[in-house]
Amino acid sequence: MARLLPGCSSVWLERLVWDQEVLGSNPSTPTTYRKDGASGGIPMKRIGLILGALLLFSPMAYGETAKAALYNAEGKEIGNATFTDDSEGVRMVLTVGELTPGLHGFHIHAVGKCEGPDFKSAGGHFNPLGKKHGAKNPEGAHAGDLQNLSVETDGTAHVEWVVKGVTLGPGENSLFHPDGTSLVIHANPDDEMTDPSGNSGARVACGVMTQ
Ligand SMILES: [Cu+2]
Ligand SMILES: [Zn+2]
Repeated sequence: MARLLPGCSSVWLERLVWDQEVLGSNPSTPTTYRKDGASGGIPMKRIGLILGALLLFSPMAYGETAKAALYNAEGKEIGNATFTDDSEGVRMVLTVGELTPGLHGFHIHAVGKCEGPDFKSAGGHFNPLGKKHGAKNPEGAHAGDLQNLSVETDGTAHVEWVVKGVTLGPGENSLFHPDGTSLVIHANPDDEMTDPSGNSGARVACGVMTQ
């Protein structure tokens, strides 16, 4: 998993430079070797390749992925979510079942630990900026506040959202901060106002964010 550019760059950079110089893998640019024949300096060609490779691989910082398997209070797996960093935030694709139809409070919580049956171990809402709860709260919202999850009459829900203001990469809004994070679904709808959790009631499903 590409976590930091420096972590992935050494191997891939070397490989790319090697491909370019030895194999001439880019046919539109004939391979040129060091014109001066000197062994000491770094030739311009190589600098250009390294800069090119940095540009090519810099999206890796935004290409992080993560996943979470969701469990209910009985410890049964009832769904899963995948996460991908993109320029606007983190894209989440969630599929879950065996829930009661209707709206459910849905949040990213600040601790990556899901101990049933109450899932209190997941802590409060992910809130790196010290805000209050809810999109309708003038002092809100928590970074981990999501829209209510709308569950179909058959007990399933499928959503594909971009969660803004969080990242899978480094930084204070990282979902991989030292305590980790988890995805929690509540029994009741979130009023998107009442601090700290929108009166959304018991925690009925929980999934730890993992890479
Ligand atoms: Cu919650
Ligand atoms: Zn909240």
